[in-house]
Amino acid sequence: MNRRGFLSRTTLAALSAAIGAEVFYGAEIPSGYQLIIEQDPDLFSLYHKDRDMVLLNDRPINIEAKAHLLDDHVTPEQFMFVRNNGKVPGELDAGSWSLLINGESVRQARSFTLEELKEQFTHHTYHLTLECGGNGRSEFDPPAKGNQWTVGAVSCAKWTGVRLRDVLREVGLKEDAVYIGYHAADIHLSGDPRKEVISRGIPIAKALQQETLLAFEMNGKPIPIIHGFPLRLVAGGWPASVSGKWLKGISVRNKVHDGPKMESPSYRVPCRPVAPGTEVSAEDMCIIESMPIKSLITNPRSGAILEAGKNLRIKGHAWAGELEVDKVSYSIDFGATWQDCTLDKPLNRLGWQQFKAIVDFPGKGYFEIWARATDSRGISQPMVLPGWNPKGYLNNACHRIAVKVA
Ligand SMILES: Nc1nc2c(c(=O)[nH]1)N[C@H]1C(S)=C(S)[C@@H](COP(=O)(O)O)O[C@H]1N2
Ligand SMILES: [Mo]
Repeated sequence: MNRRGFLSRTTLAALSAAIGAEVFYGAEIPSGYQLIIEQDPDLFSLYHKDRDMVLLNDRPINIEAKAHLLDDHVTPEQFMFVRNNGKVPGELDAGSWSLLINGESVRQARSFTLEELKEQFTHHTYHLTLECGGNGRSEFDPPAKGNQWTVGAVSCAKWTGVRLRDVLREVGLKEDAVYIGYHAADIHLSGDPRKEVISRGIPIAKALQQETLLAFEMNGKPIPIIHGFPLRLVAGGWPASVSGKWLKGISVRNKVHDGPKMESPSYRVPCRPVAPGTEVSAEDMCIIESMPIKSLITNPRSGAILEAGKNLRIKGHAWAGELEVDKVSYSIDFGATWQDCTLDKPLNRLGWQQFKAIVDFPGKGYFEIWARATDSRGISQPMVLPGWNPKGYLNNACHRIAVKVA
């Protein structure tokens, strides 16, 4: 029996890529042997996450950031939250990767290799805010099942790729195209290869926006494994669940896409407000589209002890889904009075905006800093929890931090 060379070259390459180092004697791994790192993976080092990030679940992997870790204008890999619904695909070979464009509303189904996409279409780069629809879920009462995200399931990285619209136009759409759905290579938790983990989509108008990308780079490098290497759909400003990782296919649909996690109650909220705890029937649930106005104080960190007599600079980000943020204010007197922050323009549409202010604390003691953003339609974040919904989505309540001036 040939005990040696059990791992195929591609498996070995994928393994090495995941570990971030070549398995030096890879060719010597005996048949059936599991590496220590596979049996007891240190998920944080495996996926290059900062030790201060918070693991919410390891099956599937879900990791969130703390507010102060999100201080960078462009979110680096180590502080980017992870939301997986299934298992990371085992075989991730950029060289043989292809994308199939099909569906009833495409003129002629066609497949592109990753290389063809890169060669045949113009590259574009955008800063795109990706927030999980369930960010803030932990605060809802009665509680909603699912990952108990606090505030850290949001990122704004720099994504590079080709426009989905350029590719769709090249392939040709039929008149009746209304939606696209994505298909991905991740593996269902049951291990059943026939089961698709997640296959969500967006209306054709969102698919054809210039910022909607088939991305192959994040922050100037190939997309990290856990964030969708080697190809990802990125549609900023909408619940991040529409930005399919490990992208293998796009179906152009003549109806609202009906893949797994499109059906109620997934990523849907009651079309009209309901009392907390109400059971809502499927026909009264509406698909979440643009994310609501929100902000995050990223500096100082909550719990910081500040020196009295010194003005303090506060800093953070605000974002408003498809819209721009018009204004960010802060309060240090529990909302009695509000002061304006300086607010930057976004680097591009759908990228989050930075705000800053110099806070003058009138004395020593315990203070809270609250931030509240307003979008271009004049809609502000609620001070308290917004509308309860069965799955705990869209909590855009004001971010509050506590500091001591000593
Ligand atoms: N293929 C695939 N794409 C996916 C998911 C997934 O489980 N599988 N999760 C979605 C959800 S719910 C979110 S919030 C984002 C998270 O992206 P990130 O892990 O890169 O931060 O990816 C989306 N795309
Ligand atoms: Mo999500």
